[in-house]
Order: sequence, then C-alpha cells, then structure tokens
Amino acid sequence: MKNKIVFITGATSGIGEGCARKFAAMGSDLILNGRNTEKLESLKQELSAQGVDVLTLPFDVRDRNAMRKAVESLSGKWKNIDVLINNAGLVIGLDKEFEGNLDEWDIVIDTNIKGLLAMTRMIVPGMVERKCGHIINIGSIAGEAAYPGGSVYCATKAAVKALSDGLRIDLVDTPLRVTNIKPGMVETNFTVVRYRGDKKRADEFYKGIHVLNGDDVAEVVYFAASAPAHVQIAEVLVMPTNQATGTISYKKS
Ligand code: NDP
Ligand code: 8X3
Repeated sequence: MKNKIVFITGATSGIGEGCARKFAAMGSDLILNGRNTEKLESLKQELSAQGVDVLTLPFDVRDRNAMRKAVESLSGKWKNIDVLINNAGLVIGLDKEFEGNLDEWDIVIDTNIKGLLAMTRMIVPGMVERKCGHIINIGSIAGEAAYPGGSVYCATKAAVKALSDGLRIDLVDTPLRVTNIKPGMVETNFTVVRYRGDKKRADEFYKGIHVLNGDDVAEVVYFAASAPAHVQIAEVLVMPTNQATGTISYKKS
C-alpha cells in the first residue's frame, strides 16, 4: 500500500485514527477528515514525521456543500484516491423507538447514512474513471439485528450493509471493490458519545470483557485493502472473543 492515497472520514478518534496509523505505517499517503481540527493537525504532525504525505480535510460529513468544496479543493495526486474509508459515524442515546429524540436521530441518520452516501457519490466517479479504487464502509454488528434501545442506530448500520451491497452490484463490471467491515464491541469514544458524554458509564460498559480497540479493527481494514486485486473481501464480522452476537457477550464479574 506504499504511496496509495487513502481517504479516511472520522480519522480523529477510535477506528478511523487506528486506520490512519496503520496505513501510514504501511507507507500510504493520507487524506484525513473529521471535525476536530486540532486533533487532525496533531495527527498530521505525528504521521508526516514517519515520511508519508498527509492532507487534512476538516468538514462535517452532514454538510454536503462543505464536503463538495473540500473534495473539489483536492489537486494533483490527491485527486487519485485509491481507498475511501467511510468510517465517520456515531450513536446518541439508547432510547426506545417511541421515546427517543428525533433531533438526535437526525444527526445519527444524517452522519451514518447520508454522509456515507454523499462521500461515495462524490469520490467513486473518479475511481470508476481511473478504473481503480476500493470503498471500505464501516458498518457494524448492529446492522445484523436490532437490539433494545438500538433501533435507529441498528437501522443506519443495516442501511450501510444495503448501500455496500448495492454499490458492489453497481460496480460489478469494474475493477473496483467494496467492503463492509462490521465490528462488534470496540472501546473508543463511541460509547461516551452514546451515553451523551458520561465517561464513567462508558467505562463501566467495557468492564469484565477484553473488547477490541481501534487498532484491531484497522488491521482488518488493512487486510481487506491490501488483498490482491482479484480478491474482494465483501464483508467481515469481527468481534471480541467473549462476544457472540450483538446482544450476547460474557463479562467476568
Ligand atoms: P469514535 O467516537 O471514537 O470516532 C468517531 C469518529 O467519527 C470521530 O473521528 C469523529 O470525529 C467522526 N465523526 C462523527 N461525526 C462526524 C461528522 N458529522 N463529520 C465528520 N466526522 C464525524 O467512534 P468509533 O471509532 O468507534 O466509530 C467509528 C465508526 O465505527 C462509526 O461508524 C461507528 O458506528 C462504527 N462502529 C463502532 C463500534 C464500536 O463499538 N466502537 C462497533 C461497530 C461499528 P470528529 O468528532 O472530529 O468529527
Ligand atoms: C457499535 C456496536 O453493538 O455497540 O456499532 O452497537 S454496538
């Protein structure tokens, strides 16, 4: 993956940050997105020092105009994106479908579905033209089946599966590849955001079980991206050893 151009949305934390570190270590040049500009800059400093080129592209994936402006600002080699990692995503709350906050759910749907779709719509035409590219969507075990309080989030990740499968169908007569990585429990800032900033409650959630971290998932993403050109890893479900389904896991007390 030396000198390949890898565009990662949501690179400022967790799985996206893990991917940035892994692809940089393997010699890829990076376009890093997120809203936290300070974190993007510090990551750029850190990874550039390893000898790869890093471009930061801060925008909110829900803001289509900002996204378009940012993508249109790419020049020279940065236009030739080899791998798009659609990773930016979140959930807010763990509420019942008939009780939750519609404004919060708008944020979740607009980020996880519409943001991912808009990125795909903006980046993939260039890949088709160049006859080269790989779209890696970060789905979730949550897209497999709904669980209590997860209704809307699970629906967004089921949508990521449908969008990944649909794109794979639409690209079947091209050399492009589409992968949906579906992690189970990963300890990142995700659960803090889910619990609306309650870090103590998030830490409690991970007690008694050795869960994945962003670097574990990044290894899987890299494996898919670096497979030979004729090998398309369509989906990967990856979870901690003591997790069996979206709702069944074993935690030592
Ligand atoms: P984190 O909260 O650690 O990271 C989320 C990333 O998404 C951050 O970099 C954040 O950056 C970015 N982001 C959120 N909203 C936006 C936005 N509107 N525009 C641009 N960037 C945005 O969580 P994870 O690393 O765990 O989550 C990454 C992906 O993995 C998500 O799609 C999540 O659904 C999925 N996932 C997570 C699992 C887990 O258990 N943690 C399991 C399965 C899937 P910033 O705040 O700078 O914008
Ligand atoms: C995050 C995994 O099961 O916590 O996508 O919703 S889960």
